[in-house]
Amino acid sequence: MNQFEVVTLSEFILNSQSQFPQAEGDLSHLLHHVGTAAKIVNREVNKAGLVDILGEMGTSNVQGEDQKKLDIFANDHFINSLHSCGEVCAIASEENESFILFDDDVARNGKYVFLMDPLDGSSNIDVNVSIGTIFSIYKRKTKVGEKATMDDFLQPGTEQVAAGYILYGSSTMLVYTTGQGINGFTLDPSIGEFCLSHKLIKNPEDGVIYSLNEGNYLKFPAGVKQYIKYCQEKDAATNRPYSSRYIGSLVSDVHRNLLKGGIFMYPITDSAPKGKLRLLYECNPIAFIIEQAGGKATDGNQRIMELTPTSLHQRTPFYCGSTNMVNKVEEFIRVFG
Ligand code: P6P
Repeated sequence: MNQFEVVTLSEFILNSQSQFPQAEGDLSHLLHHVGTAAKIVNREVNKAGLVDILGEMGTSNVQGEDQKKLDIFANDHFINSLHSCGEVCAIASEENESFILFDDDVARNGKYVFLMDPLDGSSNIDVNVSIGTIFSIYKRKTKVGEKATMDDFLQPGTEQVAAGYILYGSSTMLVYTTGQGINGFTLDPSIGEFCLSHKLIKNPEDGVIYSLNEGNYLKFPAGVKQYIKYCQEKDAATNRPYSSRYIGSLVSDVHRNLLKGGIFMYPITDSAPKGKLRLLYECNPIAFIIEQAGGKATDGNQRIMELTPTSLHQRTPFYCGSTNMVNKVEEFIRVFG
């Protein structure tokens, strides 16, 4: 690719598909629709401060979290856009208690199920801090033409056929994988296209950034407390003390550490005894991305993508990023609990 060549998301998806002679274009068609929906959500996120789309809906989601107007806009838009593409037979969303079944003649034949956190970090929306959409795609287990069931969603992360996120930040990026590495596309508003900007991203195996909500320090397991102290100790040979960086928006924290190296942690706490982040539509897609870039994602003990889900909104402790840093915190957890 020469320095002047612009590869759009659509071209990239089609070029990637051509590497799989047996591919019929269904996943390509689905990913194209994700890109289109992302551009429309981006338009609303970018003008949120100017129109009456900020603030609370006055409702709460299944998690008991206040729903922001943009949460609902993003959720509704992704659902409608993916329903119309005909490749998805059902969707699970952080904003909805159960999955949304598409039971019309076209969508019932969709080969895939789609899981998403439509607008993660929404508590940051009203203060103009970057937020993100996270998505995960599986081949359905039920037969094409039949109604989707919960079994289609309760698959381990290793079964994902694609996963990614959209980061609505200083620029808007879409980062995704179909298992052949991860690539990042930056939205060029002047042409309305996501353009390849970060080819085959590699996560450094070491880093000097640790990310977690240290306000929960007193509630962390002993091993995590010991690891935080390890990060803060002076040791020139291992580039410590590390820097603490935490935005409180998962996609933003993960994306920074993916590119620069670093570790993101959301351990168990008293108020979140199973962790806060959701396995199916936050941790599994992020884990797929991180592993495809050469990093590691666990629950402090087990590989995230090998956890067998038992419910749509189940939570898990989450440690992800540079492999050597995740290994180190796991070592402290093994020793100190
Ligand atoms: P805390 C946002 O609400 C979110 O789900 C993630 O985006 C983020 O990483 C985490 O919660 C922040 O949680 O408890 O540190 O505010």
